[in-house]
Amino acid sequence: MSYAHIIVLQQDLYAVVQINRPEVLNALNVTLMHELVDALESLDTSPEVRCIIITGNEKAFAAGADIKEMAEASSMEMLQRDQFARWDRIRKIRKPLIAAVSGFALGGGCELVMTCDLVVASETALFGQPEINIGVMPGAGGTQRLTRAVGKVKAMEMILTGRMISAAEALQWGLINKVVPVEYYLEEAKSWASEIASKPPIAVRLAKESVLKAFDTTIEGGLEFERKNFYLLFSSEDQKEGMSAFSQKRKPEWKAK
Ligand code: DAK
Repeated sequence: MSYAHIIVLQQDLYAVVQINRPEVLNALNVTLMHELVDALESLDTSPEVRCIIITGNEKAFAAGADIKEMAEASSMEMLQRDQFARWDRIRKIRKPLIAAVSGFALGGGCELVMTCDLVVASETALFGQPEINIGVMPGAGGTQRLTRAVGKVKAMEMILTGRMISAAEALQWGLINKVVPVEYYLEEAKSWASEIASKPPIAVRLAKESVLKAFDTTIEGGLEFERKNFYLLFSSEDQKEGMSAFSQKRKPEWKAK
């Protein structure tokens, strides 16, 4: 796969998708978002890939949507172009997405992080929803996902002041999973990806789907959904293999079936 603004590398059973517009701190323009969604959807169907890392560089994960690209647009143009529609497709990716974040993760960059399932950050990572400073507000899930992740008052703090928070604060607030020194953030994310890639893929897929269900249903609906997915796994070969390997005290060999 060859793209203008992202680099895709596949290794072992996971892939790394690197956002690559360093001259503008990885600002997310339309072409980049097309490429990102295209790459994610194609990796999502590849049997050689079981987990996907999205990363940037040491200085920036992504400093938001490309401000210059949308600065002159009117509401009607924004509506008609619907250039952001593709963002919704990222949350439909079925394989686990890990954000490996260093430097700025702002606006759409922070929202992209929150679309991922797990987040590993460097000590130098900075998270923020600074849209208020340029006369707008979050538009790719910031008001919803951030509020669910950190609660109302912290979300209000970030969204209404536009202030950035450090990796340490993001960890304490429950926005991210782990903080490591800058030289290790990608390695750490890769080790998480390897670990998840070593699990039975169908169970991983249904588990992700079930956790995400918690965001858009009632507890009762979610429990029902979870239970059906749990029962469904009993028709997978991997469930039989996992449980017999446990009884036989051996390592399971997953078939992804
Ligand atoms: N867009 C375009 N260019 C950007 C950029 C951005 N978001 N962020 C940085 N750059 C460019 C700068 O213009 C500069 O380019 P040159 O001037 O050298 O040509 C270069 O990157 C380096 O930036 P700075 O010189 O500003 O670097 P500093 O270290 O001084 O400052 C900074 C770093 C990150 C604090 C600063 O660049 C900054 O404040 N950037 C803007 C951050 C921001 O406001 N982000 C939010 C953008 S709005 C939606 C989906 C998504 C969105 C909305 C809706 N839907 C699905 C509906 C998202 C909206 C946003 O993200």
